[in-house]
Amino acid sequence: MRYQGREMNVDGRVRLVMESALTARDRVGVQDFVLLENYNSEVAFIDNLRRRFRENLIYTYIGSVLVSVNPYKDLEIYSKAQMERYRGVSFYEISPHIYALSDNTYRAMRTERKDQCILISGESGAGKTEASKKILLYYTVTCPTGDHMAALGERLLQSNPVLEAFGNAKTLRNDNSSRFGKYMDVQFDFKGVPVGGHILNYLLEKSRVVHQNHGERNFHIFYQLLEGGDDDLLKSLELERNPQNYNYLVKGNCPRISSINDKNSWKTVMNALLVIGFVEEEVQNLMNIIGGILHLGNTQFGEGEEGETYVTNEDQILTLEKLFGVNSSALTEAVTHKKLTAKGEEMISPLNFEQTLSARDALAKSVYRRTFNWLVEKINQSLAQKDEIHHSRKDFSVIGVLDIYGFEVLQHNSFEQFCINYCNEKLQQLFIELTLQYEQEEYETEGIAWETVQYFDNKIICELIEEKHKGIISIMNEECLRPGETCDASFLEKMEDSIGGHPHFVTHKLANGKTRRVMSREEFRLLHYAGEVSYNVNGFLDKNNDLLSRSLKEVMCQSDNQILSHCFRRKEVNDQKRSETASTQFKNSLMKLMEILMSKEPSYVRCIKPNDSKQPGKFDEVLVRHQVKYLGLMENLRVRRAGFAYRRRFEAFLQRYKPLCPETWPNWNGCLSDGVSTLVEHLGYTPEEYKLGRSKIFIRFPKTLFTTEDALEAKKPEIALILQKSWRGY
Ligand code: AD9
Ligand code: MG
Repeated sequence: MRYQGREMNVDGRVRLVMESALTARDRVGVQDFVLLENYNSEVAFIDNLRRRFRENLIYTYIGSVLVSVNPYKDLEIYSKAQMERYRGVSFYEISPHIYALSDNTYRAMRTERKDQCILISGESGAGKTEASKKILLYYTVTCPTGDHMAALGERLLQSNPVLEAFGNAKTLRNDNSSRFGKYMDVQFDFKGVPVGGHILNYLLEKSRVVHQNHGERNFHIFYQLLEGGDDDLLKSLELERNPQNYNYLVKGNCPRISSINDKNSWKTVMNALLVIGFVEEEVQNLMNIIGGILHLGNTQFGEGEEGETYVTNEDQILTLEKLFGVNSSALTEAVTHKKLTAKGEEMISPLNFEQTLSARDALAKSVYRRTFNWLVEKINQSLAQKDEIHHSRKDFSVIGVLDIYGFEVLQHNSFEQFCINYCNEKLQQLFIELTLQYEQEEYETEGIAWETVQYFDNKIICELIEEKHKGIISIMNEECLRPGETCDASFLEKMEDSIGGHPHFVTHKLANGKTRRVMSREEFRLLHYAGEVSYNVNGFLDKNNDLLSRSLKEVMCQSDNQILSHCFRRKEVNDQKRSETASTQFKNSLMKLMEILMSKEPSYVRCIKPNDSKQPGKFDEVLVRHQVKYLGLMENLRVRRAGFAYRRRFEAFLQRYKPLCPETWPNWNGCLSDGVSTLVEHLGYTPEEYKLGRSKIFIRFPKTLFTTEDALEAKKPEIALILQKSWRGY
């Protein structure tokens, strides 16, 4: 029997090779895992991924979930012509693609008038950010636009280079790693025209501004400015080109990377700022801040006889006066002293050398984080719907795209990794709840008996972290707020006392009072859904407290730099209330995010990283197996298959296979369910092979479908012309 392979080729063209169905399936695997004969076998699952990866077929479905393997090379599958191929075409008619998922989501939003969201997950470097950019590109290119809307599309796209410049950095895992979480809503009017956008950003890893691990870099923008900024700009900022001259850029010892061209990126970012609508003065103020942070890092201090500190390079402070627009002596005073209020009286006491350095770093981090938030705010203003009528009537629908930092295990894991991994736990929980819930509902609404599938529910880990009073965040907050001497060690002890026996929490202390030798006394280990991670508690409380002294806030809120004066408000200085800790703020923002996502119809992209060396063509089986496991893909497949490999709406099934039965060909005029019954009886389906629901046919074995597909192929010459017309119709 001949079979026409309809997979996409390396160069993006549809390959129309004639080969037997068996050979084609052997070579490129199945495009939907539900069609795997042995769907319980992890070996078969990974083998299918590998086959497809070798053929540059990086996308595969598990039902409606898209699995994507990072190719680490540019494939020509993202062109405009490719977008056209996917427009209005159903999932099953064409090779899996991120465009197919984008298109399906768009059509679901339009036909069902329900807000949608696309959740992209996977570990660092797996391809989440690239996927989110492809989705946005698809909408901006293929959606209908009015004249004035074209500019919005451009602004939506251009928000990416700006946010990546300020929020991404080279890490050991990824040369362009997102160091903040991003949820972006694209709003569409009733005609499906994109009319606005809005970005929510989550916890920027601001500690990177003052410290980078070996082999990592600070945020891209610092290097872009030094490489790409013109001579006049650098002169005005009193900067030299060599990044190695700046304390805040030398820690990682890798100023340049082959995969990144900072000079070109600078041009792209400057152009993007222009498109989004930043005016020259704002860009200058922005660069004053970036340059100012570098000067702040180079400020040096000496120690006096009484332990007090003083600035040894006054010229740096004078430059800062200019760039941050603040008074230099007030700044010096605020970095080297603290103000205390005792019995209603204000007292000033000097900081020691260490405290001064941390005050300086706290200022750099705070300035950067606030500037980043200001950038997002500005971008949001530019993306906001200009048409107030739209706004008031709320007659628009939304597609949200979530691209958040991936699960991270480093050699040294700290507060930042704790937050990142907590966030990934929450997303995994959502995935479990919604996919299972959705499947169950589908079987129920169709009146099909449902079979429960065992899976690991990570709720227990989420609770361990976030539960009120008992969770890690609560314990950490208590330690931060408790008066008297608290330190990271006492935080660890508190955790041991209250959650020591938890099955997902481990420290050096064993239950029998003995010590686990392999663990340091400064560590706790969490058994995350995606693997074990040991966190070093040093710095947890400081980072959670996230305090910037009142004196520094006072100086900054008097800044002449308009961005800084917007970021530091007098109200904050006067406010006596203690602000929420970093982990509480993060937890609350995640709760809100979950609510947003729950209110929408979700689609999923599960990204897989094929190797740790960022190489094309290399498929590291151990690494892939680990991800397949923790992403819960096998369970996902089992749930999807719970009895039935395949489901299709009656009209779609009938439309495709009606040529195989004289009674349904060329048209069936009766009710759809009877038409499908007549067709499958003619095809000889046995009652075990299928079930008819209320609007869909459920097919139990992939073999049944393959046989039907093959029969259709055999008949193809006869029906080719008619089929070509009808295939695109649903
Ligand atoms: V992190 O959690 O932000 O550290 P991501 O976002 O999952 O991570 P990213 O999308 O940045 O990873 O992908 C990492 C790199 O892989 C990219 O910079 C590209 O070089 C490469 N990549 C990812 N997806 C594709 C693709 N579809 N085609 C080609 C890709 N290259
Ligand atoms: Mg990313």
